[in-house]
Amino acid sequence: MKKYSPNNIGATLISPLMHIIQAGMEYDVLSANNKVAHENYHQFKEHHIRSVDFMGSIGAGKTALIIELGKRLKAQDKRVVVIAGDVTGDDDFKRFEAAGLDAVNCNTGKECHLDANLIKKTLATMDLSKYDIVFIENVGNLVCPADFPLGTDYRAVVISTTEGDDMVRKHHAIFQHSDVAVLNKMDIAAAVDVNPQVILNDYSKLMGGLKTMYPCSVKKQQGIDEVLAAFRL
Ligand SMILES: Nc1nc2c(ncn2[C@@H]2O[C@H](COP(=O)(O)OP(=O)(O)OP(=O)(O)O)[C@@H](O)[C@H]2O)c(=O)[nH]1
Ligand SMILES: [Mg+2]
Repeated sequence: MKKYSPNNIGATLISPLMHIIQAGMEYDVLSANNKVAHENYHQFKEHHIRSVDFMGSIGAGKTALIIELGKRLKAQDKRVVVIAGDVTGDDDFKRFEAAGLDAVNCNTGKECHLDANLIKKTLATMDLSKYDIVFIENVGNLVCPADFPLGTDYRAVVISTTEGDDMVRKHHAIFQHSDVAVLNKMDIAAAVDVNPQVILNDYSKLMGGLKTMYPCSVKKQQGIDEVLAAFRL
């Protein structure tokens, strides 16, 4: 059967060239991002700030986890601010504020990830001398954010049991690019017919047995102190 293509002959001729051009453009975009991420990193260091970029799937519990971590750090007299990254809206920003955390809203408009330049612009609107710790909640997505470091000390990835047991097998890159990996919603794993041990084993295997994923339930307040300890903030 003929494979569907809107422009078969043209695609055959142009495709290899387009691949080379696209690869070059992608390299430029990523290297430009890394340069600005480096600047952000130095800006954090100038202000003696520790920082974490929280990546992860939509609805995995990033906001819920950051709120709990933020509360614990505030109780230790650490000055915390959260940059709430979302495509549109200020829902998470409002949740951080309602939880008593300083927050700044940061919309990408339509992009599926934050990038270093957007964070640089956001940092320029903030008084960084007021803070010890900057948490950044990235846009919910297990693919795009992996390629765009923001200049933070740590990159974390949060997934939840409700996404099924195959997230690590399907999304190697984001786990390999993260320093800390969290498996949230342990409280409802059985209800969604997922064996968390499969996910934990996949992660351990992917990381060559050198790292373990942190299981937790933000809802039941379990495993959060262990996640916090992983960051050495
Ligand atoms: N059962 C259960 N629900 C949880 C847990 N953590 C978060 N939730 C719920 O999951 C939903 C999504 O949580 P959020 O914190 O908004 O997730 P998110 O990753 O920030 O979502 P986006 O920002 O939209 O990508 C909310 O209704 C939370 O109350 C948990 O440990 N267990
Ligand atoms: Mg959120």
